[in-house]
Amino acid sequence: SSTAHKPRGSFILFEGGDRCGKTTQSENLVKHLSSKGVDVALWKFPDRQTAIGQMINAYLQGKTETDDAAVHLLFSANRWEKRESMLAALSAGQTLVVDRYAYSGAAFTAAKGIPGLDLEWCKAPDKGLPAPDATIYLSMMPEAAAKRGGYGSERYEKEEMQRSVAQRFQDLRDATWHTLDAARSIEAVGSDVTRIAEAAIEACQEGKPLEHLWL
Ligand code: FDM
Repeated sequence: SSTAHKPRGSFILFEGGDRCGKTTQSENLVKHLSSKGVDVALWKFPDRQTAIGQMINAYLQGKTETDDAAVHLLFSANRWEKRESMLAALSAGQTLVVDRYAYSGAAFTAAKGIPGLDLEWCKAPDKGLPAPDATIYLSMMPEAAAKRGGYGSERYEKEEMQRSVAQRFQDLRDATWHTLDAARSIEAVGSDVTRIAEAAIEACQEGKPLEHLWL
């Protein structure tokens, strides 16, 4: 069309288990897109800087014990409190590369197997949040991920939990989902990432509307 309006940015999400290479791939993608002149920013959830994020951080580091349902709602609130600035950035034309989001939220809590906290319950508080245009799921066997220098010391960084999380992620696959074999080299995974991200950005430039999660 001939409108002078700047096209919206694209919401590109990375999901996966711990040590699958999300951080490396998301940082490399941002560098690549910047070098091509794309207005892009890297976001990460949980955002541990906010008041809610600090409560989540203390929980993840084992400094506090918080009820599982309550902490789940904190993770969700940590996304809702960023919603406005997320929408503002996207509509100003900035592409957001995001490291974890609501799929992690649902997968990690549901993986605990607590009666009542099933996948539907876990998804409910995130309904209506901005949905990603592309979700890049970095798939890796927990055994292989653990060999990458071992898991860290935070809560959830255990092989058994990671196996359960991987199963829940499978239940969350949707139309935005791209599964990449993350056991390959950084370069091989990176070239698939670039292709998926550039297609997502192009679709947004051509007017693809922003969607909302799980309605
Ligand atoms: N995590 C992350 C959750 O349990 N729920 C959520 O909503 C999100 C976004 O927090 F174990 C878990 C996943 C991971 C931990 O993530 C911290 P990072 O990527 O290691 O900071």
